[in-house]
Amino acid sequence: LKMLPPALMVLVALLFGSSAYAQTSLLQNAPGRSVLSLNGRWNYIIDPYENGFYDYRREAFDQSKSGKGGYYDNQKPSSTQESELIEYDFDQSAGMQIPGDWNSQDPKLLYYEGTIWYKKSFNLKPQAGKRYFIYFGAINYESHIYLNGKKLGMHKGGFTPIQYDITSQLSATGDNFVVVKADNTRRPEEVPTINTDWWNYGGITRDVFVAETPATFINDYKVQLAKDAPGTLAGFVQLSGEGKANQSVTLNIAEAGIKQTMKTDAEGRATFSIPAKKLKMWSPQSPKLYAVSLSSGGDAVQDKIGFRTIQTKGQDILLNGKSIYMRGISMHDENPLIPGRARNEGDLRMLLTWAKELGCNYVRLAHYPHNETMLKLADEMGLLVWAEVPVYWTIAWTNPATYQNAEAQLSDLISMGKNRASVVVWSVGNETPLGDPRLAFMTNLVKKARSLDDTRLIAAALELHRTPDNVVHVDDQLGEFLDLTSFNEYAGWYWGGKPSEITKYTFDIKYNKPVVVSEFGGDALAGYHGDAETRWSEEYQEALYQSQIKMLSTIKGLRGMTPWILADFRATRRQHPVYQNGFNRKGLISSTGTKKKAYYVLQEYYRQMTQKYD
Ligand code: GCB
Repeated sequence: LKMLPPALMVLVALLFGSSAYAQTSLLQNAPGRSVLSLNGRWNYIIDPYENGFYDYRREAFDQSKSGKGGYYDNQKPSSTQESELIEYDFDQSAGMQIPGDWNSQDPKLLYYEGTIWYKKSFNLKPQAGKRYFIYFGAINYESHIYLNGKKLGMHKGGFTPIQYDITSQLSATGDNFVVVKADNTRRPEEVPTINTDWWNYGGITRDVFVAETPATFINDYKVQLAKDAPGTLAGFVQLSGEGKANQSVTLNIAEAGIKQTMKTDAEGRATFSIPAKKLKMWSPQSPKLYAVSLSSGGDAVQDKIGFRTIQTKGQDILLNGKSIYMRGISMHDENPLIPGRARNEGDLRMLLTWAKELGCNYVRLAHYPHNETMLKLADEMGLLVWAEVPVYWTIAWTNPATYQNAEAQLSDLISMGKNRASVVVWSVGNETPLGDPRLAFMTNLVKKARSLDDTRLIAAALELHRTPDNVVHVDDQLGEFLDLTSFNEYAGWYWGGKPSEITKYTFDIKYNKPVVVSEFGGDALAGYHGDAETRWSEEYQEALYQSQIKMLSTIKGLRGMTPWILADFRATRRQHPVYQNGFNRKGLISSTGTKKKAYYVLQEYYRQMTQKYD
């Protein structure tokens, strides 16, 4: 297999890939359905030897044989056989809050990488004529999920939703239990790979619920403006279930006076293109959302959707036809005050409020898909979004399963975000090292993204290189396939000398496209003071931001930036015992929530850009 050219490898992947990535299409707007929340306390068992999965000969407990032992059975000693040997007990094990990473909830789990088993019992009596889907917003990284002792499936990828139809598996009495094996072991061929610059938070990190639908239901929909066409609503509604063919579906946007009924085809799909001349456009200054309702037979879904166009023209980015400057900031899906993964709407709102205070109209949700709630909040608060998949650094470019995994994560991200006006950029990866296999892998992802959604811009953080004449060259071949030219540029931190020295650099950019710098920055420990040449001090970071802004302003096509990063975040690689202590300190806001000096430099620059463009 190693001998095949990369493009062929990808083909092989598509034909023979493992089923871990193929899930039935995700329920659109799943949290907006009728749901039974399974959030709250789950019992857990730490299992570094995977004792609940393999016997002492390292053979998996097999559900097809009668052999007991797998923790998913949630066994109890029977009252008639008190001599029975069972060496685990979920109900007497400790509890943990879900959603929530395990690292921040138990000191002995801070660095843990391996398997943890979770169990939750719940009461749900299935009703005739209904369907039920169990839905996990995200589990990092590999999960095996069981309901009432039966396996539902295995999933890889720590940041995208997982969903199974459990209609026929629910117990008639209403007593059910779900068991999850979550394993965050890093592996070279996974996405991301073993090396990243963020914390490998494990466990069930986002909401869990059971969604109920009628037997025939609205599975998916897209209601957006057609590509570059402000006067036309375009999209589709997809029904699932036995009665899906030849059904009436109604789209209603009462406030805009739009009501259209259509018929589904044999596949249960109705596509539409509707004139919509009078819609008020969504923008960061005026994030107008319309109540949109879709109904068909016994099913109805409500959403709040904004409408806008996004396109590029030469070096301009046009939002609703008007040139904009993207005043951005990068962020992780982490609440630095815990510190741990953001758990709920409150955590997410805090992060976006910080970005708004900074003067942003744009956020880069690095380096993996963030919570669906985050995208909805960005819609509501008026922030443009760059959304990304964890194709980061040294991915196993020639491994077909790795490609398939990356593509599945990209598809699920696009499925989850496609109705959000805020999302204007899909990013297919970050700082991936040059080479032919990488170019083939990345361009395939670009093609995939375009095939799934032709209405948004496609980007990636490109590589750059320098020549002795102090020129920074951006000519990474991947740039040809993208809509924006973006790169991470660490002058004044990793190269280029002190902050005062970097303004000597100029840029030679091969592409006539808008330049949106995806990163620059440097670490500062909040409260540590020195002068502009004292590394780790707030003054150094402040000077670095001043020089960076000066230097980047010489780029003719500069149309935005997302400096690295809104807040300090946990990163295992960051080991300086005084200044870092397990944190990447490039935040403009510290891990206790205080604003560093550089915050105000960027805020002032964004004030000027607002005056210039808005
Ligand atoms: C980068 C990476 C980001 C790191 C950052 C750093 O280029 O994209 O994930 O955290 O640099 O601090 O070095």
